Amino acid sequence: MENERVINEYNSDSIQVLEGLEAVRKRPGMYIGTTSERGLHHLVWEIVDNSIDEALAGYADDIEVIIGKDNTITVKDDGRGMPTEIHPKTGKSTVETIFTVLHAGGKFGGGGYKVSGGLHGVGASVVNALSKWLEVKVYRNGNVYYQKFVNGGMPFNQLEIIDTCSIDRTGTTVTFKPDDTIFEETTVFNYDTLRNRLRELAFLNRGLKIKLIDEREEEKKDSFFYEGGISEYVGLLNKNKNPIHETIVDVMGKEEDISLEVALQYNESYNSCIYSFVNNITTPEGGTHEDGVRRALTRILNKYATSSGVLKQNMEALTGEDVREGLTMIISIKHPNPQFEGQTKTKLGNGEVRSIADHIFSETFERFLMENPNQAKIIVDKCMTATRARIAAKKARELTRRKTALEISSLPGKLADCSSKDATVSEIYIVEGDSAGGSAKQGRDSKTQAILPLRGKILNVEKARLDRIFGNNEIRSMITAFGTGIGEEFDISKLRYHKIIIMTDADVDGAHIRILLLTFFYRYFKPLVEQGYIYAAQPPLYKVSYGKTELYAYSDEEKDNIVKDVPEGTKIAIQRYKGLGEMNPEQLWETTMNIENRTLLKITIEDAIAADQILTDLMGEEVEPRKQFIEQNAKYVQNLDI
Ligand code: 28F
Repeated sequence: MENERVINEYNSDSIQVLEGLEAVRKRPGMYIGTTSERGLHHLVWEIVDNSIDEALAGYADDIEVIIGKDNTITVKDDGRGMPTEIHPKTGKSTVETIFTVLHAGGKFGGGGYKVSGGLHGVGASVVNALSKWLEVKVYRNGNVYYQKFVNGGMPFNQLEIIDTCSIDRTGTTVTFKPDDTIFEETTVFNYDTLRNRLRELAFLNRGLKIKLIDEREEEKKDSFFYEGGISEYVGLLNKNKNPIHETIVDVMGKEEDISLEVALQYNESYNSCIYSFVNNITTPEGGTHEDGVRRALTRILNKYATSSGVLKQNMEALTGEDVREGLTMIISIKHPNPQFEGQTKTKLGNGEVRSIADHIFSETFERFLMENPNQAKIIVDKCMTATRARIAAKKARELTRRKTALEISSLPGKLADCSSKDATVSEIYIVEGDSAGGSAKQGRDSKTQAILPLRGKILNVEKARLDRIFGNNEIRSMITAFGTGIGEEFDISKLRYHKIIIMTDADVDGAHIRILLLTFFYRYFKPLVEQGYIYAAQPPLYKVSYGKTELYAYSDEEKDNIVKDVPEGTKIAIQRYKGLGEMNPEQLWETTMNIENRTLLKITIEDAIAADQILTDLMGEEVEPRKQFIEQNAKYVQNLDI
């Protein structure tokens, strides 16, 4: 209704139009989620989405994104070009309407125009509202049209023809400069962030060409074009995971305006990587599209295993978990009217999709198995092995189960638990080594802080199967202490601590242990990572003492700053902490554990696919990438973006 009012009054007073954009400037978070670095990049996605829509409509196949010298962004496409005629409802050109009226992009031109679009899907006017200036060029009818907006969306001129062009040259080019009074944290675009997502968009839209060019200091360029679409994406994800069969299964189909694509291939590993998308947006919580495909996968593999005689009548059927072991799969649907639900509104809710996805997928997948008996046998054998391992793991897992909350004896012996039973205020420190564990136990606030010291090497869960993982003492201790159970029994409401804090030395070994722990959490306690329960403690790197003053520094820079400010001639002692064990309990408390003055780093996963790739590279067979990563990140590995 708000928009209606704005549109109707557009002619009477142009200031009222700007009121619409003013709302965006007042509460940018409502429209782009946040004004952090992430929100800044959201602006690019809003504009790129419009080009993608034009591509999905079948009119564009070339998109270019340029990061300009002054951190401007230019997006070009070769679509039909935004309509330039006067818009009947606003009396202004459609171009101007699109950039100055909130939600204009989706509202006009009949329903169903917009297929892609981010969670906010609010379009060009929001980008305009949050920019210092924005320019649009439209190539259409043999003319080049131009309009500029300044200061958060004020038209600087009318849409005007500035040049002519060949009649078959069409498209839209938008350049904007984000407003640094809105994006206070940063207005610097991150090449890798743009690169990752643009590559993903190219994978998700078979045949679309997307170029990225960085014109800032160090010139960079990338070009993405995948004829094979998501099956090429699966190929890339599996590249370092040793696929066990040759063909990447590639499913495509369309029913009732809903198109579905699925690509899958099994690898040697024991975990499953399933990523699903709706209209190019990732759906980490899954939904009906994922349900339908999973259900069909389990059913068809059971059917094939039975009919080929591998699965006998007296044997346990393959479970969903069994058929997903070592599976890399991408599911992508395009739906004209998706309904999102779930905690973060990233779960597809449309009921009709379940059976459509099941139907399209099962038909092609079954045919693949029939036509490729050698590959089918490899896949079914792998599933059968998973079943046997699952039965063995069940026995091992029973040992890790905490019986009732009262049976304290079932908690691991090494755990110094906190006295509070309120999980929301309780924390558990996972500490490397017995000596640091000892200091932490003495220094802690025993009311809310529990300490679990870990001994020796942590198992690399990337290379071990469930029965070995559950047989490992350190891992068993953690599972029992957390209280949630694991696998199908996982229940987050039973979590005993709302902060799980990894505390390791600030050296290469510490970094390695931290990566191993994060790998374990990511693979087996993903909701804990996703919902922000995992933290890294930040112990100081240095103690600087002079006279009676003792100061702690958490980075080289901080140390240098402290030293700089010490009066000249004063004797300074700088102690470099190599391990937590060098600190006495009071120091450890003061610098790292005291809630009043500690810094904790929350571990987050912005991008699950990127995190998976990092872990695969770090934890796989190849030693070199791991060594390199740790050397480069030993000190800063806290900032590891997983
Ligand atoms: C760099 C960003 O924004 N590209 C766009 C089009 C093409 C049409 C359009 C856009 C139709 C009725 C809203 C052209 N001819 N790139 C872009 N390319 N918008 S945005 O139409 C706007 C909608 O109202 C277009 C015929 N139909 C549509």
